[in-house]
Amino acid sequence: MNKEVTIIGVPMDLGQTRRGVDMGPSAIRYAGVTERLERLGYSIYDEGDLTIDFVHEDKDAEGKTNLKNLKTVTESNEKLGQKVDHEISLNRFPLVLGGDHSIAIGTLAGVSKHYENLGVIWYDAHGDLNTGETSPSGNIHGMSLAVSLGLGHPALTNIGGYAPKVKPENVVIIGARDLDPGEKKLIKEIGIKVYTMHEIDRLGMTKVMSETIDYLKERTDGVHLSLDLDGLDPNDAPGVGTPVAGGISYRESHLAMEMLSEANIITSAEFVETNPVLDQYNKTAIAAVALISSLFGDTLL
Ligand code: Z70
Ligand code: MN
Ligand code: MN
Ligand code: MN
Repeated sequence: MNKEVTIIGVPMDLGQTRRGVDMGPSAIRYAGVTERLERLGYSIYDEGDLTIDFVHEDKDAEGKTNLKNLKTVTESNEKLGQKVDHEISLNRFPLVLGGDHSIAIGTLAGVSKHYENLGVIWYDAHGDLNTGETSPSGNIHGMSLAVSLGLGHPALTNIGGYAPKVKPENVVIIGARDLDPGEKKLIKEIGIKVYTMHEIDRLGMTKVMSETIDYLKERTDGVHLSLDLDGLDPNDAPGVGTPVAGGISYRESHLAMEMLSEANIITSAEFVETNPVLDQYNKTAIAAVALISSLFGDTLL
């Protein structure tokens, strides 16, 4: 893996409605992410947190939308995309710390222009495949993968000045167990590869990851890992806004990260949805740091 790593914190909490996820980057730093990666021999450039400027929405203005905080989320993601793009130009690995999952829109806007065929691993209890039409909540963190596929509000799909960022056949979702009706329909229509909890139980994480790695290796020239901590079971990662029972265990998640590290396919990553306000003694941020460490090559021996 690239030995130079840029950490970018994104204290965004307006892609959903539980406050506190904006403190995720602090919690993950406090859990020792820099120290852990330095011990593994990486040079860390911690760029601090992106500034999130709240943009007032005029609810009565023309172009009314059910998307909550659309302007703030759009402008923040434009900024994040530029930052990520710049760091990759400096030949550094971008490690983005969220913040809610709406920030994947900006991360992917910055990453994808550097690849012909970017792969994405979406490690999440959710599909984040809603559009304004199918969303039950209006929360943009439930739309970020759809947006990156070019589906949804044009203000979001055009971030970075191009769309789409990813092709459906280059996406693998792992850990899904709470998909909305419109998301299930979309998955079938456009053919995204999904390993729900059923497949993880049935095949085991080893098989799920080896299949994922083989699949992405042969068709992509870079792979972004977008890891939503709510992909993990709430017992292992309680500090998330929307915990869903029956998730991926801490051990299975380590195995997944270790296999990605061995395969050496990951070229950018983000760890999102850590909410220290809802956490137990920073357990979720500590889990995030442990997983980051495995992803970057930490072994038990
Ligand atoms: C639901 C929606 C979601 C994350 C919850 C929930 C989406 N499908 N995403 N937590 N990270 O509102 O669209
Ligand atoms: Mn806040
Ligand atoms: Mn998510
Ligand atoms: Mn989720």
